[in-house]
Amino acid sequence: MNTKKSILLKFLAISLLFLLAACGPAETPTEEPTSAPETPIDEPTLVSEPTTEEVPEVVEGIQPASEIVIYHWSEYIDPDVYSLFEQEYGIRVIEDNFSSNEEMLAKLQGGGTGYSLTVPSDYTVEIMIQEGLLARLDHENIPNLNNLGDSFRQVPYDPGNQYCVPYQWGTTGIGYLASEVDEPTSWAVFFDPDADAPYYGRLSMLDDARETFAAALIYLGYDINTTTESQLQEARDLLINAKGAISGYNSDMFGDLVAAGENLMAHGWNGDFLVAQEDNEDLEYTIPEEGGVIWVDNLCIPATVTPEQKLAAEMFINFVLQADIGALISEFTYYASPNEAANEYFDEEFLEDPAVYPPDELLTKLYYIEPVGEFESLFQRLWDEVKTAPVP
Ligand code: N2P
Repeated sequence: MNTKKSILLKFLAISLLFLLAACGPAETPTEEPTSAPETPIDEPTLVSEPTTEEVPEVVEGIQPASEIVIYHWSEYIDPDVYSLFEQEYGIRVIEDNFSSNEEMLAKLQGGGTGYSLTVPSDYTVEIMIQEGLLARLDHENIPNLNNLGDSFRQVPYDPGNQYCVPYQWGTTGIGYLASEVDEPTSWAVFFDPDADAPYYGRLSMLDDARETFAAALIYLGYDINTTTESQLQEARDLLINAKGAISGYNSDMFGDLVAAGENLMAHGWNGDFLVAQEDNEDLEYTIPEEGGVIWVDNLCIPATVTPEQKLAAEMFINFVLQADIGALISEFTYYASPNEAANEYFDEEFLEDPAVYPPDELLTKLYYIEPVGEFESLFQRLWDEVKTAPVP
């Protein structure tokens, strides 16, 4: 499988044709073509009219900032997107990384400034809106919003995309080396492990309070958003007990560690495993019978931006929403795209992969993490207890 390369090549070919067209005897040399030129490529050309020209480069006298910083999850965007954006608009994008919603939130709550974009998951968007940490989007600068699938225009945590634009979505399950271990059909591999099994001691879990508690609560048959203290304590005890079976907590390298055979199984996000599959085709992804987590990550603008940074950030969001750029991103991350226009660019293999698009019967067993208000600190305290507890 090398769809990533092929989409990049297609993209570059199309870009080149645009460039050649722009060099030709155009009547207005600064204008972009209004429709995709004929291409010799047997692939869909741009499905939507290129809308970049519709983005005003000067809004009420405001010039976009020449540099913006995005606070992002690691390995979650094709770096070519930054260079293509810079080529197009002359705006440089610098990336700083976080490993969990809570880490990002704590930094922004603590007055962390300097970021023009960040990428919270659904429940964290809700918290950030409530706490006044996000700027309202000016939809006039984001005409490509129309490329979003209908369901992503009306997400419950931000109806009408007033603050954020869905970026990628996926699930949390288990990646494993099929040549070394049986398919894990239950979260019991973590919470009631067989000490003689080859996976014992070669498992990792996400370094993430809400995700690890969700796995334990699903295993116990409880609501992943429970605020019943006794249930949360039970989940904490289960997580402490699991420390005997796991080699550590990891949210950035978990897929690579399984692909390299260092771990045989890991709790983690589907796309990261599917990317690591390119290094080891024995790596498989599954969601245990008890169910798993489903999430949508979003591009949002922190409330602390200057008007110039905000305009540049909205131009970047609009760029990400281009059909071809949306495709480039998902071919890199292997996560599903809320950018419906991008679907034209994906091959069947991607669109039909049940590890990317969970089948209907699985959807009923996938749960969204939700904000729990004042109980957020209880989750955090119990998670600290898990992490500091000695290995049993
Ligand atoms: C990036 C994965 C981020 C997804 N490697 C978490 N919601």
